[in-house]
Amino acid sequence: MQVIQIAKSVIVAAILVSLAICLGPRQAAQAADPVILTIDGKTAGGKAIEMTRKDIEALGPVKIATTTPWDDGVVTFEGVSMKQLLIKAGAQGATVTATALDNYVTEIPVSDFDTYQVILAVKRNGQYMEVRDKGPLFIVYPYDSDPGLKSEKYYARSAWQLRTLTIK
Ligand SMILES: Nc1nc2c(c(=O)[nH]1)N[C@H]1C(S)=C(S)[C@@H](COP(=O)(O)O)O[C@H]1N2
Ligand SMILES: [Mo]
Repeated sequence: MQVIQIAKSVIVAAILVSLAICLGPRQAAQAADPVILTIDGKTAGGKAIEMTRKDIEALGPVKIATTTPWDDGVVTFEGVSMKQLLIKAGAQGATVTATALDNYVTEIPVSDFDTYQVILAVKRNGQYMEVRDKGPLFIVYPYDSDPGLKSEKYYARSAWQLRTLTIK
């Protein structure tokens, strides 16, 4: 009888230790590098893709220097190409709906990403952007590269504090 009790205790202990090993580092990793972007809608296989900043940055850095309506003088933005990001997501649609942390919603034609070097910026002037300074993700157009980009139409597509891209 006692042997069975001891065996049961050992099994319970083993399960608890396994759970601690499985969940501990995962939760720690989650806190250190949380999901900051969800790409859903018409993605590859229709699956929602959840990305951390590391996942996003793995697409390779793209840098632009431009003036914006929100900054003084020329600023640099560093991030990844919106075109590459949508290729990575297997995007099938012609329009992307961008939704921000403040629930701002804007529709962007996917063709913009072929026409202009639009980036999903993570850094401004070499610094990661905090939520309070329009981060952590900001859709930025190279406004100085084309006079047409310096307009309300493209400013309105420039979602800061981006949280979700929905492919339609
Ligand atoms: N997250 C977020 N992004 C946003 C907005 C917003 O309210 N929230 N406003 C948009 C609009 S309508 C425009 S024209 C530009 C410029 O906004 P501003 O004039 O308020 O600076 O940012 C765009 N990006
Ligand atoms: Mo606007």
